[in-house]
Amino acid sequence: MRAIFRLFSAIMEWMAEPEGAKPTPVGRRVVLGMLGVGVAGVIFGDPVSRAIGDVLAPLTAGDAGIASLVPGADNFQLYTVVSGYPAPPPDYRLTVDGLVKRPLSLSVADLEAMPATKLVHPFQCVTGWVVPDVHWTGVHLGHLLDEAGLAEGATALHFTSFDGVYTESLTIDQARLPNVIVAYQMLGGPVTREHGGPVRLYVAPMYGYKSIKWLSTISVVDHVEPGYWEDNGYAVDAWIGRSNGL
Ligand SMILES: Nc1nc2c(c(=O)[nH]1)N[C@H]1C(S)=C(S)[C@@H](COP(=O)(O)O)O[C@H]1N2
Ligand SMILES: [Mo]
Repeated sequence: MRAIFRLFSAIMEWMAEPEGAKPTPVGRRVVLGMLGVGVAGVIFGDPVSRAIGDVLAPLTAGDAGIASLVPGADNFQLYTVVSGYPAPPPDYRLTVDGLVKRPLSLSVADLEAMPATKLVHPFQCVTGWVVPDVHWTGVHLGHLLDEAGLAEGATALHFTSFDGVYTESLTIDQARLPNVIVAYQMLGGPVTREHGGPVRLYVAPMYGYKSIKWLSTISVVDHVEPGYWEDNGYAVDAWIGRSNGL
């Protein structure tokens, strides 16, 4: 079941990547076919899933799965669910709004002027790839919530991306964990456009899909609204090692 889940995850994320990021000999139609087989495996159980394992064996590199076929220069897989990597608006601002006493509109310089948090932590995608010891700099999400001041009824956060499609969520308690930051530096420099710059979320204790790129708005809301991948079957509480059947 775990293998099936990994396979399914890898395919879903792989399908979401731009065509140009897939220098593999397999076409999208082939993968769609395999996806069908994968669903059959989930429904009909073991014999079929072993067959899928055979089909996929030549395509996967060790435990890391399909995603590892498309290594970025820094060993991250660069993901996007739209075509290409969106360019930040020239007047980029991070907005904190919703159930707050003082809505915020922050430039990158505003974020850089706030108390900085540095983390060195692995980055781990639910499909199996991990980049160890990534250096991050940013502002505690909890600090931004303090600056904005939570209003009555605030229980969760809803994040949007300026890619116009991707969304994420956290509970307020999760957002206040010390290793959850709004990052403006990653890998020793400003967060690049490909990695979601100028500003992305980094949720260290959870799988990579929580770390929304091209962060645009943090809205304080009264309930958790599942994000992009969660609407596609992934766990809302994406704790590394104890969610998503892993
Ligand atoms: N806007 C946006 N954020 C995103 C994604 C995405 O496709 N779009 N992919 C997520 C997933 S599944 C992972 S593993 C990481 C990958 O980060 P990277 O592209 O910097 O390697 O970004 C997360 N944040
Ligand atoms: Mo991921």
